[in-house]
Amino acid sequence: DMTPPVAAREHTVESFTREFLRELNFGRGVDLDRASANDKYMALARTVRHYLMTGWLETLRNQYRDQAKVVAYLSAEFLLGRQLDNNLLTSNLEGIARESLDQLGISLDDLREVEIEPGLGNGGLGRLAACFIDSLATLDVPCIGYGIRYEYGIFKQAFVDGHQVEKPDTWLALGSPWEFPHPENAVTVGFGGHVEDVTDEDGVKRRDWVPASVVNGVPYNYMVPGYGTNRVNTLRLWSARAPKAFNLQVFNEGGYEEAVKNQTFAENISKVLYPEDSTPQGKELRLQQQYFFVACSIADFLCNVLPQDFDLHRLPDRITWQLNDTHPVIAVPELMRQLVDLRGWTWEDAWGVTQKVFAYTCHTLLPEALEVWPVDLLGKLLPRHLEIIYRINELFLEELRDTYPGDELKVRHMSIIAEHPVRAVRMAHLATVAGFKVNGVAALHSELLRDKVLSDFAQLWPEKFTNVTNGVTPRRFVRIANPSMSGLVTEAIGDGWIKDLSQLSRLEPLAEDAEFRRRFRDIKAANKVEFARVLKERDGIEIAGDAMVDAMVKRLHEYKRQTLKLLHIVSLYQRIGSGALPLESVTPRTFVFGAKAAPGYALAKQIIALINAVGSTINADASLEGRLKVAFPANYNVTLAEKLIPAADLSEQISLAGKEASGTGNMKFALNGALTIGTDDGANVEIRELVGDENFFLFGMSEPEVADLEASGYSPEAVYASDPDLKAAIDLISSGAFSGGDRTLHEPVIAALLGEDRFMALADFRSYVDAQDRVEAYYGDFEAWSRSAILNVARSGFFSSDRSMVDYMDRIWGAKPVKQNF
Ligand code: 26W
Repeated sequence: DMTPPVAAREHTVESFTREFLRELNFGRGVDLDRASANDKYMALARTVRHYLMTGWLETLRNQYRDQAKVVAYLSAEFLLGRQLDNNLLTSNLEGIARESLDQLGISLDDLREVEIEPGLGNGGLGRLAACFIDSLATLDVPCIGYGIRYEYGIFKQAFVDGHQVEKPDTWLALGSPWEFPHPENAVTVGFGGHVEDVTDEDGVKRRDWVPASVVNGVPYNYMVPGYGTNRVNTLRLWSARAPKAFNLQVFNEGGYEEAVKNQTFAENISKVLYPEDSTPQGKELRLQQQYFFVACSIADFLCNVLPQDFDLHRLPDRITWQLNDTHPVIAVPELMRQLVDLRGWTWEDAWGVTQKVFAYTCHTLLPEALEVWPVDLLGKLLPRHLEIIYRINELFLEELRDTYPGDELKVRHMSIIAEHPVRAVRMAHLATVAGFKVNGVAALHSELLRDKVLSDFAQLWPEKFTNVTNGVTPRRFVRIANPSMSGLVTEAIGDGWIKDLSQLSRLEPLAEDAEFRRRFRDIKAANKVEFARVLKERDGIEIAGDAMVDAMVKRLHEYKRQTLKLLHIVSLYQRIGSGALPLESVTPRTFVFGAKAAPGYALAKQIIALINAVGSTINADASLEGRLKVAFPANYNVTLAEKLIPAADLSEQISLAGKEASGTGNMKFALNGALTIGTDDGANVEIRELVGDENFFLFGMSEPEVADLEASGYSPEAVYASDPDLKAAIDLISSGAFSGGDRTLHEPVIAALLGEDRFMALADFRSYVDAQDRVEAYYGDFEAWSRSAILNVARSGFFSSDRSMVDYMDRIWGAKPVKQNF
């Protein structure tokens, strides 16, 4: 065999202390009594990292030897959240670290707070990628995550007079202790230029891409440790650098400015995460990012991960490239180019292999979120890839015309190339044609993909389409975020649930146990007090420690309908003010919002300003005696989610039916004992099926009802005119009650609702308010509420991302766990 395994470390407090002090002295160059909080955090992180190293090296060594099938998860986003907590958990060091630091007079919890989370994602899609790689490691499945090491992650949100202001996220300012840069393994990627016909020495003709510029991709490796296994997989994120040699050449020709310009071009590529969630902007830099990380990843896998002599015809035995939405779909022509242009394969052979290695996950239903790249832009940046896409399309359309003779309308609809408004590549079509599987992310979403968004393709290739319902990692979102509830659960059913979340069902009988319910309630109450403390310290926001916590946290988007929740709040306020609703009858509630708006999404930003305006008015109104509070902490992120979710009583999942692909926050809340008020949308459908109607507050139109109303003509004005409570709430906003009498400030939000109301918030208002009344009544019966909360936990085991990964393995990848003896 190869190198012997490095020795396992001694897991004692004394050895931990020794290693920690060594890191502090030798790694940071400081004495304990001079060390800053950051020094201590860094030394702690390095110490923990060392304990994971044996498993990582072992994993790499075994993978090199056995060449087991690998899942390469290609994703432009990995929204990782803080690493220290997870790495302490998986290395089984939490107790030892705490004791060791205690003895040194250092608080572990203080050091945890030093870590700035890597926010390398926008929201659901990026967080899902992070949950998936955690689960694959835990399940012992060989996986490499491939993505971009953005220098700036999702912007840091601040509020100025209630308006969102974006600040750069400087997550790397103090350095990250978790990354392993490998500049010596840099990969070179081309951009621009032209394509030439060349003839090889042996007379073979081929197309040769001559790029105008090149960029180096430097891999940064991150450990992805499994829980309860010694497997540590790898996340490889690419950072763009200007190639020295290239610049030197320009320098020698005296082109100083040229050289610096090229440097900037190169290093801009991984500079910043695009903060657009669901409305692609068609920006050139974004396409550069996509091609950059995909080309680096494919080259890396073919040249560095596979053995030198590997016969690429057998590639499908070794890998599935899972495409996380369309962002990495340029991988398809890139692999074709690698095989046809660089290795001289025939088109047929190359396409045969290509069609067996890619699978595509779609994460949306909104037509405007489907990526489309104008051919002018794509052809300028990647001329050879555009040729390859045209050729793929040509052959595909030939096949279509054979299958559907004379049906040119169908051919036009299905073409990879759109002709209007400009000629452009439809990335979802390319992914569907090239992929051997296409999946949606919840049962309803996959049905709608099959029957609506991609129905022509599903008719042609029914066996290609499948569903894998999303999931979340129970390690981060239950075990780490909610230690007290985890302790209670483990006391009741053992700790097997952390790796096999279906075991939560064993809690069911305890929902009938009054003593268990009391303890469950006490934990929720304590979590609320802790959350209140965090809000005070982090944001200076004061909330009651014991009010109902009603939470709506997700990106700000019209389809998610933050305005619907806002209308409910305003209506409560208006009815209390008018005397229609006696104050004493209102349950004390904190309405928590967390939401970032895409910087260019003007209406979303106006909605944020309106929520903040309503919040300041309500929070300052002494006549409410503090019963209603609106808390909108800025910069909602994974770190805050881990504090909020364990404290929540009510989870708001109120998108218009048929618009939210899945949702994953909904799962995190249910697993932490919040009840859901929600529409029949995304994974809410499955949550309700599992937890039971009696433990879920359903409201609103169903997807078919939405379609009917759309078809028959929807008039928001008519709804407004016919519902006095709704009218009064909207009129109160219009009157300037939340803007110091200014009637114009919030006018655009009102106009959008009364004008088009694209997402039918008004149509669902009555049903929503009625459901909120049921919430109030039920919450008053605290024994019934606790029973339902426990049943939500007991019946949500299905929503583990471990289960999602097993489904991907069975339905898509054919990859298998590889256990390591250790
Ligand atoms: C700028 C282009 C763009 C387009 C779409 C950027 C990002 C997207 C994502 C697809 C948005 C996203 O995060 N979608 C969410 O994916 C989650 C994980 O599957 C689902 O739970 C959410 O319902 C879906 O909105």
